[in-house]
Amino acid sequence: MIQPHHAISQFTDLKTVSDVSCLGNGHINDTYLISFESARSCPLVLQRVNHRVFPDVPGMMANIREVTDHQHRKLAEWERDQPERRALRLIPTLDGRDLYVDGEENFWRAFDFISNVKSIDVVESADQVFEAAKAFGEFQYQMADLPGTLLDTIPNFHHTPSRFDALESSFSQDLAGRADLISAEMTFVRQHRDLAYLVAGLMEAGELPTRVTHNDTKINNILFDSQSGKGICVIDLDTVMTGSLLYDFGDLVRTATSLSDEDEPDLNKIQVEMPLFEALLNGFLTKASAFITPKELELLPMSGALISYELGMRFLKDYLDGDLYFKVSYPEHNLVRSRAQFRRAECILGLEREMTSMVQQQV
Ligand code: ADP
Ligand code: GN1
Ligand code: MG
Repeated sequence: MIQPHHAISQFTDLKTVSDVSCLGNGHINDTYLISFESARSCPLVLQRVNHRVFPDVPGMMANIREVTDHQHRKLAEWERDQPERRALRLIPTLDGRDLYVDGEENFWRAFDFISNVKSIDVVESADQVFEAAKAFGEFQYQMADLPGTLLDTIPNFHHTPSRFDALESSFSQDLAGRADLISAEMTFVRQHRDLAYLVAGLMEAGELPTRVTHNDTKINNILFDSQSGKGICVIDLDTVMTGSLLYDFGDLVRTATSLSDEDEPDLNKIQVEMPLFEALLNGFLTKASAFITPKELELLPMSGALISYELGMRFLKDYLDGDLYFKVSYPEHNLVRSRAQFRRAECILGLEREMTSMVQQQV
């Protein structure tokens, strides 16, 4: 990670800073916690945004400004307690901008740090799953009347057919000379090609609604209150744009119904737990039952398989390209991650009937 001191000085007086440390395990951005001498000053979260991943960072920041302002308006309208802990708040630079671009084309932004929270990479209990799903369901509820339109920060982000084509293209190009090592994974991808087309096809046909969605609802993008354990704040708003409710529910199924790491190398350890799926469904529908359509409900069980399959393809493509997109800790990391996602997709497909009857009991 690069030293952020020059960037810090754009947002606050560097002389008042007592400590700078790294925060979280995100795969894309670099995140720092900035603490101050005075206990009265709220710590800052400073992030260096990955502009190779996000082609229009100023446009993305305009989205985040619009989304967070709207969230705070809704929280005030609904008279929710502690609104400053329930939605992110951007901190502008000392000269009033939401983004600082340094001389080396690094893009920096800052948020208020939300204290007394916990974030997790792997689920610990069904209560956590319920809370996370409830918070993401509420996020969609908040976004239902967002005024204006949002930029697509990454075009075709969850357009699974495009992900399939991109993988095939990387496989043919074989930039890193790794294509020979992934024939089993490519067979899996091709055998499940139908999965890629279902949601995209129904959206294009107008049979599934287009909504403002989060699009990166993995379990570590929620902050839990450390005392009560309640899901307090949805974070990581870089991919908030139009999408399907199924993308958000699906990524929750991927990350919140399994007790193994996202990069678990031992595939026998990867399982999907039905009690966690039940907690997820109940939590999400607490808010989403007010607006979810019958077609969306019907497809909730397969959405987890779809997103796991899609992310498996994305990790596999990055492995083929030579690890250009996701941060990796060792050379086979993206391959291991992709195998784990395909295993999750298989587990979810195997449980689809059980999940469907659980969904049917809800209506
Ligand atoms: P990335 O895009 O790299 O995933 P995130 O925005 O998700 O970055 O932040 C990484 C981690 O930093 C989160 O998982 C969370 O633990 C912590 N974090 C981020 N923003 C805040 C905040 N405003 N208050 C408290 N912790 C935060
Ligand atoms: C990335 O930034 P982070 O770590 O929350 C990725 C998601 C993946 C996720 C897999 C912009 O999310 O799409 O699902 O890794 N974000 C982007 O862990 O590509
Ligand atoms: Mg994150």
